[in-house]
Amino acid sequence: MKIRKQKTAVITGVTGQDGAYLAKFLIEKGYKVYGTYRRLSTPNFWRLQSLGIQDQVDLIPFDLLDQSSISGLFKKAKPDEFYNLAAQSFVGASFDQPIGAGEITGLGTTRIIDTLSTLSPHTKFYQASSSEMYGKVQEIPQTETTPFYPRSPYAAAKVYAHWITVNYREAYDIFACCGILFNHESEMRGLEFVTRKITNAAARIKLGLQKKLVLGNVESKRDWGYAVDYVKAMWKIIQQSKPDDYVVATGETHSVREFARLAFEEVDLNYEDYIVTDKVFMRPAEVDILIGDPSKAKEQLKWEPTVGFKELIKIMVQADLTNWKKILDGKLIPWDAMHYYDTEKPLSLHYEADR
Ligand code: NDP
Ligand code: GDR
Repeated sequence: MKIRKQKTAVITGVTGQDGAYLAKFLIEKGYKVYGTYRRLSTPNFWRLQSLGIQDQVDLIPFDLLDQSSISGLFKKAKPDEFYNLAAQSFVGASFDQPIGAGEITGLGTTRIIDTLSTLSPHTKFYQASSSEMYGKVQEIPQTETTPFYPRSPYAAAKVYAHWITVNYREAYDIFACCGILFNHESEMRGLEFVTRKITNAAARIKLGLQKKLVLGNVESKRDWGYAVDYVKAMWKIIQQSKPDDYVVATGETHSVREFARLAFEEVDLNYEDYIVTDKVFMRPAEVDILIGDPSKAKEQLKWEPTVGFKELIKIMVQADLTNWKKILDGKLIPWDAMHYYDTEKPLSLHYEADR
C-alpha cells in the first residue's frame, strides 16, 4: 500500500486576514501548517480563534527583520510549500515609516528566499505581490505584463519583493511564484482598511454607537474581492507544474463612495448623512484606479471569484452588525478597539469610542 506523506506548509503572517483563511483552507486539505507570529505585548490570535483553528496551527515566533528566526523556521518546519504573506500591509502607514516598509516588506522577502535557496531549495515559494505595484496605472485593465509604477513606500517595497522572487526563480531554478492580488476583504479585514472601516461604522451608526464616519479620498477606485476566494488562488498558483506569476482579481472596479453608499444602504441609512472627509486620511500620493484582468488565472488555474461586490458588502456589514449586537448584549467583548472575543476568553476590556 502506498502511504501518502502529509504535506507541510509554512505561512508567514498567519495572524493576518489572509494567513488565517489560508491556514484554514490548507488544514482542511490535510496539510500540516506552521504559522508565524510576532511576539506582541498583547496576543493577536483572534482570527485563528474565530476560525476555530488556533490549536491546529503550529505557531512559531518569527520576525522578518530577524535572520536567525528565518533560518530557524526552515529547520523546524522543513516545508514543502512556503507562503510569504507577512508584511507591513497598510499603505497609509508606509508613508510614515518608509524605511520599515523597505526592511520588512522588501528586504524581508529577500531574507526568506535567499535562506530558502540555500537551506531548502526544493520548497515551493509563494510571494504575496500586490496590485498596488501598478500604482499610477500604465494600462487598463492591469495584466501580468502591465508595467509597475508604485505610488507609496509600501508599493515600492512590494515591487522589489516581486522582482527578487522572479530573480531567484530565474537565477537559481527555485519554484518561486508571485500572486499579484487585487484588494480582497472580509469580515476579518483589519479595521484601518477602508472597507472594514466603513462596514464597522455603518453597523455602529445603525445601533447608535457612533455618529460620523471620517474618510479620506472617496473617489479612488478599487477591484475588490472576497479574501476566502483569494487564498484558494494562492494554493492553486503553487500547485502548477511550472512556477509563474498571476493576476488575481474580479475584473470590476468601484469607488470608495460606491462602497460606502451600498454599505449604509444595507442598514437602511443614507451614507451622505454620516460621512465627512478629512485630509488626515488622504495620502501624499494616491492610486486612483485599479482594475485587474484575471484571464490568465481563469484559464490556467481554473480560478474564479465566487463573491461579487454587493454580496461582499452584505457579508461584511451583516457580520459587523451581528457582532456589535452581541457586544451590546454582553456576549462578546471588543478587544483592542477593533476585534472580537468570546466572553470565555477575554483578553482586554479596552474600547475606544468614535474618533
Ligand atoms: P494583514 O495586515 O492582515 O497581515 C499581515 C501579517 O504580517 C500579520 O500577520 C502581521 O503580524 C505580519 N507581519 C507584519 N510585520 C511583520 C514582521 N516584521 N515580521 C513578521 N510578520 C509580520 O495583511 P493581509 O492578510 O491582508 O495580506 C497578506 C499579504 O498580502 C500582505 O503581504 C499584503 O501586503 C499582501 N496583499 C494583501 C492584499 C489585500 O487586499 N488584503 C492584496 C495584495 C497583497 P501581526 O499580526 O503581528 O501584525
Ligand atoms: P489599499 O487599501 O491602500 O488599496 O491597500 P485601503 O483600504 O487602505 O485604501 C483603499 C482606498 O481607500 C481610500 N480611502 C481610505 N483608506 C483608508 N485606509 N482609510 C480611510 O479613511 C480612507 N478614505 C479613503 C484610500 O486612499 C485608497 O485609495 C490594500 C492593502 O491590503 C494592501 O496591503 C494591498 O496590497 C492592496 O490593498 C492591494
